[in-house]
Amino acid sequence: MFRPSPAHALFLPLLLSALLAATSAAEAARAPKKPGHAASSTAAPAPSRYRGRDDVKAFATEVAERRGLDSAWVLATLEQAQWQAAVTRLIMPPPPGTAKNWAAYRDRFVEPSRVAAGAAFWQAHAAELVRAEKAYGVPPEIVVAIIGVETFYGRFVGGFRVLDALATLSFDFPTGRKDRTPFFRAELEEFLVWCQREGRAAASVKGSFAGAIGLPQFMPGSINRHAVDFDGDGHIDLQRSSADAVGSVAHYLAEHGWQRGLPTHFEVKVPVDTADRAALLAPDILPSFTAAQFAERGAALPAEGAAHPGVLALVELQNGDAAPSFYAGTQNFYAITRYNWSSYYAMAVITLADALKTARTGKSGGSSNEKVRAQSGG
Ligand SMILES: [Ca+2]
Repeated sequence: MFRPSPAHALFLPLLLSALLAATSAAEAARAPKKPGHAASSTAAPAPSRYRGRDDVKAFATEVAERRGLDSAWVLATLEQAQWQAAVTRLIMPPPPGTAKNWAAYRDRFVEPSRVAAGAAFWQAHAAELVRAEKAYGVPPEIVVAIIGVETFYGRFVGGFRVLDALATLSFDFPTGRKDRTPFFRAELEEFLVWCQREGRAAASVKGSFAGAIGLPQFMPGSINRHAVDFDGDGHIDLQRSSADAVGSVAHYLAEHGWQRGLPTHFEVKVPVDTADRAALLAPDILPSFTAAQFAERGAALPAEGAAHPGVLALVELQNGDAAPSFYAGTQNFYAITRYNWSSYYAMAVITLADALKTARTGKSGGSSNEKVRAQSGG
């Protein structure tokens, strides 16, 4: 669930980044790290770039003190980290001038193989999905769709050692984009806390180039704050326990404002007046206007949307050179953007969820707005 920026999220969705990570890791594994010296260094690990560095030592001391960890263990763990060139490349923003295209983005995720695999995941974990909906109010198709967009239901969870990824981004964040060193140092701290609590060897945990872990690609801080032990075995394991992954995704959304039974969005006809349109677009994806305020600005909602008691956001999704798509997002649309700060991501999840529900039940909609679809003839 790490996205350096919405633009990054748009052009490097997690599956893609996971694929890149796997590819890069595979390439790294094939390429000798020290050409010409491979034979002589087969037994000894490569020397760590993070051994003997003052900034690493200072970080270890601070973290140990703040979190009540053994400082020798923290330092010894950090000294196992290896700098990863691929991580510094993958964290960079997309090339400038790349046009946003919702239709192309959607088609990457809402396609037959991902729908079929999602229906199988749903069938295999139906009991946990029902239990998660009872506990947190999030319907199964939304949970399955998020895991599907993130990692293709656990197929692509990233091939980097999380310790390497987070150390590289904490102590050697590359120049050329906004510095996120504080963010990654906080995540590295949370990762150390999690490893200590779960008794995991830090160097054995794999994840994305940004340090996201498991089927739902939670960052370590999100694991510590929002993940749940949903199979009751006393551990939070988002890599091997699908139940923990399902429960944690639903719990995360509930903690970020998901409301049981609320549609995610409504269709909307945007105002013709450009000033009215700009006013409704100004708060971006933060729901800020009542249905009456939409109407006052000339935005037309279907009957269900016009009767919606909460606030709405006017969401614009660009389609390259073609006309943009507009939706009226509810609090539940916004909750999905707390998982990944992108309206494109949220709409892809919702569209995949609808396809999954159709595949499972033979009926469309449910998570969003089948009535509106019917009214608009779409
Ligand atoms: Ca568990």
